[in-house]
Order: sequence, then structure tokens, then C-alpha cells
Amino acid sequence: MTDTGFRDSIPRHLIYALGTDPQNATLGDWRIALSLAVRDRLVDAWLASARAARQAGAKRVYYLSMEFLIGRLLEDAIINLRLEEEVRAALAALGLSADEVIADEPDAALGNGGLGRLAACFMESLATLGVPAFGYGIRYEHGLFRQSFVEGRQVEEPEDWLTQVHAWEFRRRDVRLRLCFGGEVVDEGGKPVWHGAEAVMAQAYDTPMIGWQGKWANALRLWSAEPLHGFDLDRFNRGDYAAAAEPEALARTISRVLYPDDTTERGKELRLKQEYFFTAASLQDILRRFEAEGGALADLPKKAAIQLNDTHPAIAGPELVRLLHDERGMALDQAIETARGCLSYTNHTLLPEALERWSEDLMTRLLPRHMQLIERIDAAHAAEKPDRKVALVQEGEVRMGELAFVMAHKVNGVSALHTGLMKQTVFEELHRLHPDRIVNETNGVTPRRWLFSANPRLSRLISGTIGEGWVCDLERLCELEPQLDDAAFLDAYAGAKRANKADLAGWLAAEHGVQIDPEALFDVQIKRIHEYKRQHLNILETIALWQEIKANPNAPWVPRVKIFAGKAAPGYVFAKEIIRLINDVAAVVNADLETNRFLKVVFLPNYNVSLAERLIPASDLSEQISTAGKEASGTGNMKFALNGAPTIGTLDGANVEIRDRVGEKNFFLFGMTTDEVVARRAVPDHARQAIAADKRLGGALKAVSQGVFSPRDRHCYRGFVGNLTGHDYFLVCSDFTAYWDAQRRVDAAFAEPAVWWPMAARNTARTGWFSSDRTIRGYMADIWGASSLDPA
Ligand code: F58
Repeated sequence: MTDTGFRDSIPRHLIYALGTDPQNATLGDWRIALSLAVRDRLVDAWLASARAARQAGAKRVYYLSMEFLIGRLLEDAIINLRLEEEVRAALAALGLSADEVIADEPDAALGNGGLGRLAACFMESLATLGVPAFGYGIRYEHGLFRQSFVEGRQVEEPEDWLTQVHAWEFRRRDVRLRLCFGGEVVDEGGKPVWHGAEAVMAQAYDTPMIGWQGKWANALRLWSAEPLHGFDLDRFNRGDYAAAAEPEALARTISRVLYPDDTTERGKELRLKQEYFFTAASLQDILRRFEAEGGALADLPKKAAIQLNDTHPAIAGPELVRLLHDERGMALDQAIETARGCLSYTNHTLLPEALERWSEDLMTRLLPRHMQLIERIDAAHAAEKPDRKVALVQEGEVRMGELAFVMAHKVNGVSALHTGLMKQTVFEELHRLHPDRIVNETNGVTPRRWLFSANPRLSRLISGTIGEGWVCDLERLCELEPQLDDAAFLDAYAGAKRANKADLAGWLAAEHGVQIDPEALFDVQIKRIHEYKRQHLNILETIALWQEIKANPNAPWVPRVKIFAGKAAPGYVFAKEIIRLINDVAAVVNADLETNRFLKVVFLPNYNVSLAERLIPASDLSEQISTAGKEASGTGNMKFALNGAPTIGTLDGANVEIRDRVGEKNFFLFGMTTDEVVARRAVPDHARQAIAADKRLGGALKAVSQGVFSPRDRHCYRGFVGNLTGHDYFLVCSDFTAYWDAQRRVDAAFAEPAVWWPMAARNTARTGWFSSDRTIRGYMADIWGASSLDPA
């Protein structure tokens, strides 16, 4: 297509697909028209990829995940198709700004955090590497809630991305699968037959996931729950309108909302329904494809690698056994073996409360045949390993982690440290029984989105220095190493960061009315709010710093802006307290004319992928300060390092591997190790001791408990302070002094450009290993046995 062809296709879509007069078109209309024009450019490659996979009879990778936090799609497609210039020119000719049009797209917030974002990075890398793959998940009508603050408190509102035209998805009218819940299992001639009581349809919607340079694309297939039949005409004609619509409403509930939290009792049943719904639909679809291509069922593992993203799809084990054994007559033992040959499981957390368990009662009520099969799988495991002590059902609960482990041929951790801890803690016994099963696949992030697209200034500098090959071969960033002593390169590197910071400062002023000094150190902690991530350690240090500045206003303080963003699960009371405290501290500190030249605190509402893309390239310091042993990996830590923000962090998750690569001098390490954490918890009164030993910490806690930041309700933080001075499970107090000292090392380094910029640039040059392309290659070799159909 010629340049004009592309340019013309935008108004053509506006007029003929949307039926909108260009004279009345809104920014949103133009954005959708542009999306359709860009989409036209990728559909051929997408269909050709599927055809190539079919013709090659290739093994496919199936990534089953409750969450795909894909964010905006238009810019991703423009970048990967290399249409940046054409789009800019075409929009300019229409009198539109590309940045504004792109920013108009709502984020597809179909995930909570790292787990969902990892799935999105994996989809992009799978396509870039030309691996035939499908992502399978749920097409939530409402993604993660929208967050705002009222008097500092988090307020949640429903997110409604699907109220707009979704230009990227295709409803597959021919892919509509039926599945059941409840009912009973009846013996029919010696054969157990499940008669479900409630049936719903899973309707497929496909979104193309395009790889770098548009050579290969895979489908992200999301299921929407629909009723078996439309509405009840009889009831409608009788005037009973609500009852007529009831079956539809009930069915649709399943794909209505993304769970922001799995800790509350209410909604447990719905969550299990969601899990079974998308898992069962995906497995039916996988078997359908396999059978259409021909082949003996026993060969399924040669054609299908099914990755379970956490335990949420762990019901895949019994469901696949059911499909093979009950529905296709394969012997039970062989069905278990065959299923295991296909399945593998990624664990993302060791927190006991986050490891799923379902009550036997609920499982029996909702999935009676699966409950029986779980018992059969357990018995088969016990027969295979007579000394096994771990049962799949314990104290009336089905243990989904253990079920996923037993039904997978490989189980992976997401960083080296986490994988080691899996072997020593939650899966100790299963690891002893199956010593080859656990493998490590340290997480990664896609460089296309998180460097090339999010940070064009730095990308241009890198490409100008070493060429563009790094975009799909990120380890080539090490070719920057010889430049790290070169004054001109470091100047340009610093220039790119300064310009990004100035942009952020401008945006904060325009959008949030917050004034910050672009020369200050931008110290950023953005992630879900959780006690183990310790945003409260950060804010206590902020308070202590404020007090210290007030005591010595004429000392040469290094100006800092503390930037926070993140959502708390709606039912997580303590996390919400942390948010309120940060907002309250911000109000007092930012208004303090004595100190606010040196210190500002900003908590940005509604953290999402797009906000991360804006903040990370403009950050100087990356806060990765979890209690050692609690953060499985982290992926934000990788994005910051790649974009030249050194880490202040503990030896936790992938921080360990980041530090190994960037070098200890280029990482601000502090805090207890995993072993020290365990030992410290055993010390009676550890928090009080730590507070007594550090006047700054004592002063900060005192200010909070006395109501310095909550003048209208002076005692409101008593509970919060009580938690820290008493229990302090996450050892905020015990790590405080080391954190304070590390922050002062940061100040000293930032004050010396000759120290800071080489350090920042080394972070970029040495973190190429954290590409999700490398991670996917690891899964392919160690877990999936899949290969790339070279897109070249
Ligand atoms: C995250 N888990 C880990 N869970 O916390 C993080 O260390 C890791 O880098 C990342 O996975 C990718 O491996 C995570 O994001 C969730 O969001 C849960 C989803 C289900 C509801 C409760 C939160």
C-alpha cells in the first residue's frame, strides 16, 4: 500500500465502518478508525501465521491465564508494524496529533498486576519469536477497578473498557462451546457419567498479538459467557420481563468482572466457576483443533504444550483427564499420563494465603466429576509414590498448588531465588518425590514495549550507537559497555533522562496540578499495594527525612520527589491504610514551605500499564524493597533497570539476578536476607528493639501516631502504628535503619553526576538478559519442547 493508501484508509474506515461524518468525528472516532486501518495491516500476517502452523503440523503453545494485562494495543501494533512515520504523517494531514489519538485508547486492564502483565509480555515475545501459540483467558466486561482518592482514601469504581467499540477483537461466531456446572455423576452401565445441572456457552473473541516487524501473529482468545438460549419469550410475552432476562444475566455473570482479590469468602464460588469456565472451554478448543488435524490421542503431548499461569487454571488437570478418559475412552492411567505430558505449571507466589484451596463441598457441588477424578489422581500418585505424605485433599480442602504440581510434567519458579524457596518450602515434599520437575525460568519483559516504545529518546540514542538489532536481541545492549566511559555518550544518556523527566513534570502539572522540580531525584515505587512490598517502609523513611530536613533546613539536601502509584485489593484494609497515610503525608509535606524545595510526595491515582509507560522512563530510582523471600520475582524491577533507574532493594526475587548482572556498585542493596528474616522473626519484641535503636524511626512513628498527618482525626493511625510496633510481620522496623542508610548513599551518588550517570547507563547496558524473549526461549527448551517457525 502506498502512503496515500494508508492515509486514505483512515477516513474511509471512519465513514464506512463507523458511519461517522469526518466533520463531526471525535478524537475517539478517529482513534477507532486509525485502529481499523492499522488492523488491516496485520490481519494477513496473522492468518498466514495460523496457516503456516497448520501446514507444518507444529506443536502449539497454549498459555492459560486468568489475566492478560495488555494495556493499550494501538501503539503496540503501530510500533511492531513499524508504521510510526506513516501514522504520524497520515494523522498530521488530517490535522490530528498522533500522541493524542494514541492516548485516547482505554487500557485493557484485564489483570491485577505482575502475573497478568507477564502473560501480556509473553504473548508479544511468542509472536516475535514466531512460536505458534494461543493465549486463553476471560473477556471480562469490567477489568480491574478504577481507583480515585477521596480525602486520601481509595475509592473503587467499575472499569468499563468494553462500553467503547473494541477495534482489535474478532467475535468468532463458529467458536461457541457448551459447558456445565453442578448436577450429579450417575453410574451408567459401570461407567460414571456426569449430568451437569447448569449449562453456559463460551463464546470466543480473538485479538491478534503481533510480533516485532509484523512477521508473525498469534491469537489471544478470550471467552465470554453467554446463555445457552436467548431470553425466554414465553415469560416475556406474559409480561415477566425480569424473569425473561434472568438466564442471560446469570450466565453473563461469569465473565462480568475480574477479581481484584481472592481473599474474601463471598464470590469464591463465582471465582471457581470462572476458573472452570475458561479452562474447560480452552481445553475443548485445544482438543477440537488437535482432532481436526488428525492424530492419535496419545500423541497429544507432541502437539500441545499447555502452560498453567498459576493455579487459577489448575482444574485443567482433572478436566483434561475427564475429556480423555470419560469422553474419549482412554484408560485412566494413560489419560493421567497424557494430560501430564501436555501440562506445566508456573508458580508466582509462596504466600500461603495466595495458594488456592477450594472446599471439598464447593468442589463437589460445582464439579462433582472433577472431585472424583481428583481423588483418583491422588490415589494414582500415592500408588506411584507409596511414601508420599502430601495428599491433594487435606482437612476438607482441595489443594490446587499440589494438584497442579502432580498433574504437570514441569513446574517453574519465576526467579532463581523463588525457585530455590519453592523447593525448600511449599513444595519440599513434592520436590523430594519428583526432583526433576521444578525448573527455574526467571521472568522477563518485552523490550519492544518497555524500552523501544516507552522510551523513544533512549531508544534513539541506543540505536544510534549500536544499531537497531537490540530490539529483538536485547543482550546486544552490552555493546554499549565501551561507551560507558565516554563523556559525550553519558551526556546524551543524561540528556534523554532529563528530557523524560521534564515531560513527566509537565504532565503532572497539567493533569494533576502538582508542581515538581525536574532536577530533583525521582524516586519511584509503583506496584500493587501490599504489606510485603512495604510501601510503608518508604513512607516512614520519607517522614523521617522530612523531620531531618526541618531540623537542618540549611544543609545541602538532595532534592527528591517520592512518587507512588498502585491499587489495593478492595477488601485489604491495611493496604488501604497505607494509601491513606501516603496521601496524608503528601498533603502535609508538600505544603511545608520550609522543606518543599527538597521533598515532595506524589501518589498518582489509577495505576495502570499506560501510567507505568509514562513513569518508568522518567525515573531515577527504582524502589524494590519487599521483605526478602516474599516477592517471587518482580518485573517492574527489570523495566526500571533497563530504562536507567538503579535499584534500591533487598535480596529478593529477581533483584538478586539484576544485582548480579549490573554489579554490586550499581545497585543500592540493603536489608535482611531470607535467612535473616526468618531468624529475626523469632526474636521476641524485634520491632520495639529496632524502634528503640533508631531515633529517626521512633520520631516518624510518633508523628504518625500523634496525628501530625491526620489533624482532623488525630488517632486514626493508632492501629497502623500498633501493628508496626507490635507484630510487624514484614519487618519494616527491623529493616528501617539499613534502608535509611542506603537512601543516603543514593543521595551521595546522585549529587555526583560523574558517579550517577555511568551507574544509570550501566543498568541499561547490563540488563539485556531480562528480555521476555530469553524467558520464552527458556520455556521452549526446558518445558514445552516447542520450536519457532522462523518468521523471517
Ligand atoms: C506476581 N503475582 C508476583 N499475582 O507477585 C511477582 O513477584 C511476579 O513477578 C509476577 O507475579 C510475575 O511472575 C501476581 O501478580 C496476582 O496478581 C494475583 C492474581 C490473583 C488474585 C490475587 C493476586
